Amino acid sequence: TQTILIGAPVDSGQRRPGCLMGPAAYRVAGLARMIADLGHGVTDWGDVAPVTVAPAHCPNPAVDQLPETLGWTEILREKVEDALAQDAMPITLGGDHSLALGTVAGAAAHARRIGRPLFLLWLDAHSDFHTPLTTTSGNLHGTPVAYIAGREGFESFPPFPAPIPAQRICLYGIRSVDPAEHAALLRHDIAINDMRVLDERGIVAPLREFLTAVREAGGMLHVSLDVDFLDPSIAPAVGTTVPGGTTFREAHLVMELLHESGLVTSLDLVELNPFLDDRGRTAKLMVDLVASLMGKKVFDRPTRSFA
Ligand code: DIR
Ligand code: MN
Ligand code: MN
Ligand code: MN
Repeated sequence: TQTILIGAPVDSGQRRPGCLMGPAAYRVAGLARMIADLGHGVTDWGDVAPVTVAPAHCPNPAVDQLPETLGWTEILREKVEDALAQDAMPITLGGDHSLALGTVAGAAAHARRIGRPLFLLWLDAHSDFHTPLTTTSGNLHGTPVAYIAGREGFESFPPFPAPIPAQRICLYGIRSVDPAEHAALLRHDIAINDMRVLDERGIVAPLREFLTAVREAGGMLHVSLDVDFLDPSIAPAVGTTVPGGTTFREAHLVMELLHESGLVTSLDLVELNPFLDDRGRTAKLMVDLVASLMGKKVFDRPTRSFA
């Protein structure tokens, strides 16, 4: 696999400064070397900068840093689309989760151009299903899934290229949903694998079902990995910790299954706040998880059919 690293020091989607240090932390933790050691190509495009956009208005006065977020959305959409057009797998180093407004738009634009369906796997404690009109925190990192699914309320944003139908979106690890998100999710047919579901069914079965659907449709698969998908005891470096997250072993298993599927075409690493980290352990864990996603194993076993 050819990979392209896109540094996205985005801090405008929430209000605890530090996510802008994320790309540097991933580089210090050895992300590029690890990918190369696994036998893949890796090109680092460096950090990108947001474009300047005209002042934007939003009827919800709570919304914070809208123009900055629009500027990031525009440039990241372009970068991810460019990387995919080169037949590479873009790995976006965040940066807070608002960056997915742009990265998934780029993947969707590419998928539309080549005529393949795009699927989305959202590994997160949160559903991120607010619109700019429903958010009460005003933090736009809580909105990308709604944008991607084509919800109304994003009039200040460029129209999302080919919104992803709900049946192609899978939320995984969810354990914090605001009332407005909850109400909206009930009206959409999105697979919500909250921690209750994963506790009852295990971490593997719902993922296999989703991957089978991706494979049968000949789809592309964008994976968006929020640090708070992980339990705070193993991943403290995130502004919005929620207890009861996935364990070290569950998270690695998810990554290994994704590797074996061979379906992942683009990846976001988001919400790492190195200022809150404990001697780099969260950054290192995220790099190790990417290693599992890129094929690192203790022993090579014949690839199990995941279907
Ligand atoms: C919360 C937090 N639902 C909000 N969202 C987060 O501000 O809208 N997503 N942290 O990762
Ligand atoms: Mn901020
Ligand atoms: Mn998130
Ligand atoms: Mn989250």
